Amino acid sequence: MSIESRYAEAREMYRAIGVDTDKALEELKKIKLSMHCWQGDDVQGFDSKGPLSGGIQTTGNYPGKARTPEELMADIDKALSLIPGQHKINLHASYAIFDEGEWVDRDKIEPKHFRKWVEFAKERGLGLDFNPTCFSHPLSEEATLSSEKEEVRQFWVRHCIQCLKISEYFAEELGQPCMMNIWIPDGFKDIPADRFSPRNRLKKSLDEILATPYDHDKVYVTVESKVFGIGVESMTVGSHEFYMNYAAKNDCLCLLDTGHYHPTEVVSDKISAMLCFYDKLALHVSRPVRWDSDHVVLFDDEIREIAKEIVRNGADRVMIGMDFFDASINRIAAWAIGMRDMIKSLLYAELLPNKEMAQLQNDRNFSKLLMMSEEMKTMPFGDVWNYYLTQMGTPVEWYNEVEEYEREVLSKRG
Ligand code: RNT
Ligand code: ZN
Repeated sequence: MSIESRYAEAREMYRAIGVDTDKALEELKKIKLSMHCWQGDDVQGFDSKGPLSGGIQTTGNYPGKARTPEELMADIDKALSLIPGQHKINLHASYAIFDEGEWVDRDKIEPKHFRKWVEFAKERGLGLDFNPTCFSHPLSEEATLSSEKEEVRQFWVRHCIQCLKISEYFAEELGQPCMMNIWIPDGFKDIPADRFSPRNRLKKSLDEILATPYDHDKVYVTVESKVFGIGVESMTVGSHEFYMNYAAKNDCLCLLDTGHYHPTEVVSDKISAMLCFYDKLALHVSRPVRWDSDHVVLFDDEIREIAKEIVRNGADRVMIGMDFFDASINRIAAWAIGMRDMIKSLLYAELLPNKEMAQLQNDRNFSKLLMMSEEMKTMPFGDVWNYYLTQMGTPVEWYNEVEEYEREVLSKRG
């Protein structure tokens, strides 16, 4: 049976329970994800050859990682060809592209160092998001925005201010808002003697950064918390409470990374709570596995739960960014799997009889609600997904393309 006729049958089955699949696909098409550039080169960037630091780690040595802007852009193109929809690319400051022989330190980067990325995005109709890179740098080894060394703290404040300018440039050039997310690795391996001063210094640094004039309609500044990192197991300066309070009082937004909470805490439950108090919320979708927060996103229970919350509470209010980096598998496959699974989860959520389910909750008919959410799991969801892919010109069978790209391109990278 063809994909079209399978879809026609699936549409009837969904219609019988009050779900309009055509409308679901229209809604899905509108949702943009921000695809992180850093899966392509294991968070290396182009501004230094040094190791990845800051309590995050890539493990694995899968051949063929991107080594230059050209290679990374080609890989992003390949990945995007396997992902349905029109999306954004999320860059880090460390992905500045310098001219031959040129180099400036992070506190001196300017829009011109990202001109090639803007051209890349423009040609493809993509948006861009941005991140200061407060790690993998000699001055980030101890602490950054919370540093007790005033020159170091100021260096990172200057870096973030330059990043604001670059973000504004992205928004202006591409005619769509740019999200600028601040994450810092600062914290302590063992029990600190003073938790207040570092947090107070971080607050001061953020105040100084945000005092820079920028267009608040064009740049959305977000702050990303984390419960611990490798080497900062006992305390992180930028904790969830710290940033949530900071954002509430200072006209910026929170970014919740799904891998940054205690293992029994779930971001799916936090989304509605945040949206009661903020216009928008940003996410880094990732998959935590024991101590690590950055595995490739899968079509699992928590991702579907997150997708339901996004769809039910207003997809236009949630900025969905991806954040995983696996160096042990083909990086294009990692991107394609994670992005496709996020989109698939959003489709799954769009295809639920959400109004009816909410009504059952209001009626306190929890047995029927439970039955319904279970029955939905075996609806012909895959037929709708495959139809969406063909409608969007994205391959249903995609892995052969990754294998071919690996053979023709990646394996020749030495
Ligand atoms: C680290 C944070 C942060 C980084 C990226 C590279 O724990 O999640 O978002 O992963 O900025
Ligand atoms: Zn993150």
